[in-house]
Amino acid sequence: MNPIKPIKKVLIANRGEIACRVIKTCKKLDIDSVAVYSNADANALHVRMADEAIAIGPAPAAESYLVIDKIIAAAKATGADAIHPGYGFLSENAAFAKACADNDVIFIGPPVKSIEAMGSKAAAKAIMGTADVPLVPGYHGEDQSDSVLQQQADEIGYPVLLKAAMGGGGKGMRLVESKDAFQEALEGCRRESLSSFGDDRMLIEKYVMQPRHVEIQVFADQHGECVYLFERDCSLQRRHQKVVEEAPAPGIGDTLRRSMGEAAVRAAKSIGYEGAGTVEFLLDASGHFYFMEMNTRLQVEHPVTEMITGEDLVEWQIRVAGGFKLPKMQDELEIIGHAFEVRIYAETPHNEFLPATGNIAFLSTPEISDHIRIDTGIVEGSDVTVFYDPMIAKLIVWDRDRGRALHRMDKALQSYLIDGVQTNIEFLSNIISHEDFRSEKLSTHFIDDHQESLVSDPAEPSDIHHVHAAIYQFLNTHKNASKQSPWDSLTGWKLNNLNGQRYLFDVEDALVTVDLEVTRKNDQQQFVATCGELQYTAYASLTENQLRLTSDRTQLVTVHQSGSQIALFESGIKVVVNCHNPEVAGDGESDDGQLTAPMHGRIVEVLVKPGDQVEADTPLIIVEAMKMEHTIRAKEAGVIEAVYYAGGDLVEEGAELIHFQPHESE
Ligand code: MV4
Repeated sequence: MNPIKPIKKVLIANRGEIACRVIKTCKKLDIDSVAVYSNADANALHVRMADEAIAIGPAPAAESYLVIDKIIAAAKATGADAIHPGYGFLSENAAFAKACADNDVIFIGPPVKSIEAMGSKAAAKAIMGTADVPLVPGYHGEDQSDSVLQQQADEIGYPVLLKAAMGGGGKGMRLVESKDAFQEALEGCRRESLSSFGDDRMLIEKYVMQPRHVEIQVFADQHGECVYLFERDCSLQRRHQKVVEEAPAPGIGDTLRRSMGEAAVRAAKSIGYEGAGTVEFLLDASGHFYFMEMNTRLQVEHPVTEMITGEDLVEWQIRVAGGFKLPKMQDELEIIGHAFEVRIYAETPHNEFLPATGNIAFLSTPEISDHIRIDTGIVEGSDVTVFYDPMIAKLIVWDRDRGRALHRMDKALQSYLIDGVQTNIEFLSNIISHEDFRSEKLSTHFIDDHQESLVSDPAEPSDIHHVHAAIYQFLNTHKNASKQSPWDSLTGWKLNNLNGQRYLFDVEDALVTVDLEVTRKNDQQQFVATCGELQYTAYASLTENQLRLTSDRTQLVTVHQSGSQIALFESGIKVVVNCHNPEVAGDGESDDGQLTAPMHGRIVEVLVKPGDQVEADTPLIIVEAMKMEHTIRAKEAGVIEAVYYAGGDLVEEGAELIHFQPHESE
């Protein structure tokens, strides 16, 4: 038994949301935190949150976050007395846990021997069987001859599942439906396992139909105590990636909860466990549960357990790793309410869930409260790269009961707005509002079985979306002008300069036209929009990204424009419209860098004055021609030397509008 050694400085050998999550608890406990980061993460949130940060190499994890020597060296260099591995990366790597011990650094996780004991499925099953943890009927013996395996499968009875003894996470599994199919499946599964895990030993299990994935959170200290912090239902997975998790598991009564919890504690004790662990079970329709595997780390979905128990599991980990006793005993733990977690990913559900990358150009999230928690390592402006897992955030909700928590989640997802990369947010909303999910009909097949109704193509813009986008463009263009109340001035702005505006949008190969009539009534701008058959009248105003529209009801639309694309977030869905960019004579800028009128027209607004320093892309002047507005922007950074026209002036095509001096480029 180790003596008590309070941890004063923790290095987090991870990135993204879990690194941020661990740093939060360090701050709470007044423990110094050290971040490590790859070249791709130099500006990442976890680096900014930590007290210190150390660069550990190139973007690919194999050259940074997975290099044991670099992590150990960083801990030594900063004087960290413990390392938190997070999940993934080195978190279940026995060699890493050993390297920590060899270097006198506390590994915030289980002992090396516990990690090793769970490394092989076959060995794990053997240990669990001895500890009286229920196993799926099957074979996990040494004899791997074809004839013995065939005979074992026949005895178990089909369908059986072949599993790689060294496999995990769903890789190297084959379903065998009949005796005839066994030998061929065996060969295939061995080949696959050899190439994936360098080992082709097999185990065989009775195939459990329509199971649920229910896992127990356990915690053990160095003094021989072990408790369970109840269960999570993680049945909703896609390709062995969890999508939605909840706690407690619906439909599990106190008796089953206790017997699963006690089995999980026996499992942990049988391998001399310390720290946070998860024992995964398959739960069949008749309420029998079977050991699947044990994860020797803090899990992605740990927040749902925190929400229903009120405990901070990272705090528990740090205390236990420092030699302290468990903060609570079994009889002090209880479940309060119900929690859900969804994983928001940068991916394209409508295109086979391919991972998406890019810049999070716009991010607006639901407000954090006792009911809503967001664990993320991403802020507006962050990049999602190909180097790491494309998870953007975990959204976690809590309420008194499952129905209320579902309602919270539904609302929260509707106010989680992202532009710049594709996400699975609508897919998650479809799951949350699915009738079978609401009525607790959960199984690991749920997502595959309901694929059709859960995955929808991106919403197509309709006339009303084009109208909203047109109103947005008008208000956005005139937002500076209206502050100066152009309605009252004698020169430049006149009502009839403004009251007819036309906006064009591309829809596939066709053009959609929106005509706006703008009038001012009772100090508000009223819009009469015509788009095809649609006639729409509304008062409208724009505050930052929020368009407020009042017709027969008031509607808030969040808008984000990037180039010619305008994303509209309304009624819980995201719709993207494409502004039509007309080909004009020239592009508003002649060769010598001067800014000229693209066509005969009228100056709507001048946005700069002589002496202004502008960045590339700054809007300088708006010209209206043939009812279309054209914004002329600075091509590069520079200074405005002269402005030759004012709002309301008529200009000829090619007339010089602004004298612009680009900055010397470096
Ligand atoms: C099973 C099973 C049915 N019967 N074992 C998948 C991952 C690996 N940890 C174990 N897995 C399964 N083992 C028997 N005997 C079904 C699965 C399974 C699964 C389990 C949990 C969550 C999602 C799953 C998706 C497909 C298959």
